Amino acid sequence: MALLNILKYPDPRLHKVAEPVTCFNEELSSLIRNMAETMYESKGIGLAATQVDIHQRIIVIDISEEKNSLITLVNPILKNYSGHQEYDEGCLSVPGFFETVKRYDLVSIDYQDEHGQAKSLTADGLLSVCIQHEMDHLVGKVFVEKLSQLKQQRIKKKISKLLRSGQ
Ligand code: QAP
Ligand code: CO
Repeated sequence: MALLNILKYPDPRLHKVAEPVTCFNEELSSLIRNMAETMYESKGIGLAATQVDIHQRIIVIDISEEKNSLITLVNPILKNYSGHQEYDEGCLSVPGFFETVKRYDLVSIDYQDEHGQAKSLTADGLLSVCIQHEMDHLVGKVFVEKLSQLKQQRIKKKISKLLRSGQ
C-alpha cells in the first residue's frame, strides 16, 4: 500500500477531465486501495482520482463514523436528480476551508464496482453531496468554483501562503 500525493487548489491539473476506465485489473485494484488509504489517512470522506493526478473516472467514498463502509465508484453516470440541499463542503485539495454549497438533494447514479460489475445507487443527504462533489472532480471542477469570485480569490491567496510556508 502507498499514500498518494494530493494536488492542492489552484493546481491546473485539478481541471483535467478524466477518461473512463476500460481495464479492470490488479493495477486498478491497487490504485483503489491506495486511494482509500490516502483518504482515510487524510481524514477525508471522499477522494476522486483527479485529486491524486490520475485522470480516470474513479472515486472512493466512506461517510461512516467507523470508516468501514468504503464505496468505490468506477465510471459513474448521473441518471436522475431532484430537489436541492445546502451543505458545508470541504475538500482534501482545499485544506482548511469549508463553505456552503447548493446541490441536488436526491441523486441516482449508474456505475461499475472495482471488478467492472454494473451497479446503481440512489442517495440523499451527505452521501448525495459527496457523490456530486467527487463527480465534479472527474470533469475538472473544484467546489470553490461554485463560490463568489471574492471568496475564490481569498481562498487562493491563503492556500498559496500555506504552500509557501511549507505545509
Ligand atoms: C467532499 O471532502 C465533501 O479542509 C470530501 O482540513 C466534504 O473529505 C463532501 C478534509 C464535505 C461533502 C461534505 C478537508 C479534511 C476533508 C479539510 C473531504 C481538512 C481535513 C474533505
Ligand atoms: Co474535493
